[in-house]
Amino acid sequence: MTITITAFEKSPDRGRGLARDMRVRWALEEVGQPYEVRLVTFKTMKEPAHIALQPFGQIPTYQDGDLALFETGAIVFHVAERHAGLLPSDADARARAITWMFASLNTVEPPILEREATTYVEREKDWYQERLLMLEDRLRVRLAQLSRRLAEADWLDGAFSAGDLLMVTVLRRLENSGLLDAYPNLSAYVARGKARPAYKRAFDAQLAVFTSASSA
Ligand code: GTB
Repeated sequence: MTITITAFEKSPDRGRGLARDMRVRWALEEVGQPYEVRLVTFKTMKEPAHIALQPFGQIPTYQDGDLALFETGAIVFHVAERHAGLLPSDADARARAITWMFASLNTVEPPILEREATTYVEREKDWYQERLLMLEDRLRVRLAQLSRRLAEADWLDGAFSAGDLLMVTVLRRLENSGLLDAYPNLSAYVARGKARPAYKRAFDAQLAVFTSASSA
């Protein structure tokens, strides 16, 4: 049975690989699992058939035979558990890699998303600049902590793992903000992730969806 995931028919990120199907594509490429992509519109994502797969009406979803999953963290974890390549076999190292998966989604991503949401929805408020500075200060604390922890290492804990895959995709949300510039090791870490052949295959596949939709 071929794995099927869902992705935006027309991604609002214009093919920059920031939508969350990129994480799932990258994980599947890392472990060498073929997959198919079912493209959905914003309208079909809110219809009962999609809600049955993703209760919040979002992408991505993951289906493999009778198994249907949602939430990128859970999907990447499932892929990493089922196939070699994303989690170490040593039990303690595996537990630490899983810890980094949670850290990326629960500790690093929230302040990044909070800042981003403010730039979209609160820009016209008279307190916007003050709030943005406060959120960026808070985010810099987190980035500095991560930067110190990574130090000169290539990856968060030994070999590349699902923890790095998620962390790199989380940090990519800051690419156009300039906020990573103060942490050269974090910028280099993101670049290292993006240089992986599996990342490139996943990126090209999602970009092809956007390019073919634009030329249609
Ligand atoms: N926690 C869920 C997960 O990790 O799977 C979050 C899933 C999610 O946020 N999905 C988004 C979605 O379906 C797409 S990825 N949104 C539609 C909706 O909620 O109605 C988030 C995203 C969207 C657009 C950009 N962009 O344009 O740069 C980046 C990321």
